[in-house]
Amino acid sequence: MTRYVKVALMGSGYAGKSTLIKLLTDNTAKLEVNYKPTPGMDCGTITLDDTTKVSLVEMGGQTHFEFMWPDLLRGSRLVVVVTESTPKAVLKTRQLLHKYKDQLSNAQLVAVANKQDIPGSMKPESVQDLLGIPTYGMVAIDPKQKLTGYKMIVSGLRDMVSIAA
Ligand SMILES: Nc1nc2c(ncn2[C@@H]2O[C@H](COP(=O)(O)OP(=O)(O)O)[C@@H](O)[C@H]2O)c(=O)[nH]1
Ligand SMILES: [Mg+2]
Repeated sequence: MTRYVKVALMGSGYAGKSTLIKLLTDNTAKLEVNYKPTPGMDCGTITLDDTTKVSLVEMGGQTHFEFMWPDLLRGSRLVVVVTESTPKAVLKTRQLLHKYKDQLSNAQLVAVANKQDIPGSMKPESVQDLLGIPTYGMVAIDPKQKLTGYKMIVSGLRDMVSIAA
């Protein structure tokens, strides 16, 4: 029987959540598209092993969709917090983490310091210092980063999936 593990992606609009889902679930080479805000939520599935699939659920980042967040967070085993790697965006992300800390208390948390290709980006270590959760540097528009993204999900779920290493 296949079990589905729910992983939620949260973060401000424009952080790169939809692109990250595409990176992990599509086989297309073209990941860079014109920005289209996600209405409410978006979803993709990845297969971890014979019996485990991961449902990636994007929480629409625009403020007027935030009312849906508590529902989308419910039952999420892992929450991936996606942020742009600028001081302003990271501080905003820190506020979001604080605001939803009660709903996040039962989930594993990892952060993605996205858009590392943009010159002057904050290093993942600095982002991690500010957010206080394990942080992975990422360029979600780069198909070569697919493995990095995959590893991040696997390490976040490590205690509940058995992957042939
Ligand atoms: N330069 C750069 N742009 C990115 C990266 N990831 C996403 N983007 C772009 O940022 C914009 C917002 O991305 P999107 O995934 O829609 O953000 P979301 O609102 O969090 O779902 C899009 O135009 C993407 O092509 C990245 O790693 N580097
Ligand atoms: Mg989106």
